Amino acid sequence: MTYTLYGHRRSGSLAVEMALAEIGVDYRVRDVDLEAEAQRGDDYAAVNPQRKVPALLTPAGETLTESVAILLTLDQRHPGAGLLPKDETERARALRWLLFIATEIYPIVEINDYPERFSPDPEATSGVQEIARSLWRTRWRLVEEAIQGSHTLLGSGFCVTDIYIAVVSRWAQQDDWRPVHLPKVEALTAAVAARPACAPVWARHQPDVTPGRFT
Ligand SMILES: N[C@@H](CCC(=O)N[C@@H](CS)C(=O)NCC(=O)O)C(=O)O
Repeated sequence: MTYTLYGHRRSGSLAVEMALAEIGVDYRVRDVDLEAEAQRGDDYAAVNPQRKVPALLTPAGETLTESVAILLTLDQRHPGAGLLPKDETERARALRWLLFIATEIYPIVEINDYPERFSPDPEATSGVQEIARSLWRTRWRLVEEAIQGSHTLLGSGFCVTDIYIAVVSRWAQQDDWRPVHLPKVEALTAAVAARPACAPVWARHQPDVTPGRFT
């Protein structure tokens, strides 16, 4: 029963990898080197025609894509892992913010990292990035306000949305801004990074952060 995760360091695949670690299943990782644009090649397009990571091959041979669809599928198939709360109200809150980040924040990283895709004018890229980073900050402030626990989104404790917050909040070159304006996000991220299952995965992805895409 082995999953195969297609991903790259510090990318959205880190969220899926930490969820797999929380579940405690066997998995192997296939690196798709985003810095080398490996996601654009035909080999990877055969896995995910959208040419993005993450993608997850299940032990049954299905291919899953879309980070949140993958996380929700894992929760459904491994209900004992505690990825989402059983309590209906808490679960609804966890889903609300998971989907907010997936739909309102995650797409901004493409605009920040690949501004040339969003303007035909090569001289417009810094302006495009500036708008992306401004939207990024406005939307992260909403997540900050929504955090109820001392180091978890929910008052009732850990859920997979915490993992998603920890991973996505590291992007878009906000390392100076974030600690000042998002102290709850920072505390939550430190708690995720210290979880026994997540810690070794986090350490593999985050130790040698260098400037550039996905930073
Ligand atoms: N909606 C997708 C977004 C995936 C995504 O944008 N992945 C980034 C890495 S974090 C990627 O593969 N980017 C490469 C590219 O845009 O060429 C998901 O949630 O899985």
